[in-house]
Amino acid sequence: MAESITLYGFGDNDRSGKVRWTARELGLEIEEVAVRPGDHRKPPYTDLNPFAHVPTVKFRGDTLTESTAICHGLAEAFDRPKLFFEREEPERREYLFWLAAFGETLEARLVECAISRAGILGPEYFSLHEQGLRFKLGVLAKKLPREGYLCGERFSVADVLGGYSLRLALQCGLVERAAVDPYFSRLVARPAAQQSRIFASLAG
Ligand SMILES: N[C@@H](CCC(=O)N[C@@H](CS)C(=O)NCC(=O)O)C(=O)O
Repeated sequence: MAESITLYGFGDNDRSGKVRWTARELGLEIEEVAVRPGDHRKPPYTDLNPFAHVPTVKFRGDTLTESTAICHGLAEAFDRPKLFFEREEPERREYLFWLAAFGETLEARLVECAISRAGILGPEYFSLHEQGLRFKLGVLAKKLPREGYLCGERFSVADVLGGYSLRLALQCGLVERAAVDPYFSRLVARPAAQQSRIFASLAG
């Protein structure tokens, strides 16, 4: 029987999507707990996630927070399929580069742009990040592989992060689809990505 995780999130569009997609790639069962916005700022939720953020995961008796760490941590718990790269593997440096580039340099700014576009934050948040993001996305788009995935033939957590950031960038009009394809379309076509609905907001 497949192992399971308990995943606390707001819905399809927040960073819990990265975890949902990773868990589906690993063949894990997901017990979803819908957190009502507002409830994430008070106990009992803040007992699980003191930063008052989603996602949070319960797995094998541990409580995990920080979406990128959760995805990599889940990947490390399994070898088949292997969604990360070990110290000894030549792709490891590239793997760490992409985790940092998407997870640190781009993701938080892209999320602010997306929620600014949705009217939850003021337009000044979008303006603050727009120029820098367009420039960095242009640089990264040129590094996207014509074939395979970010670190070669093996799909990894780096691609989950890439997919999430690129979706936000496309949604906000900060990069053209042609600049990120065919790589991005390969991500969208993955059954686990479709099951996790991570790209559903781009449909149509
Ligand atoms: N670095 C954290 C960021 C988490 C985060 O900011 N999550 C957003 C949703 S995607 C959230 O909880 N927002 C509600 C708030 O900040 O009040 C992670 O990757 O888990």
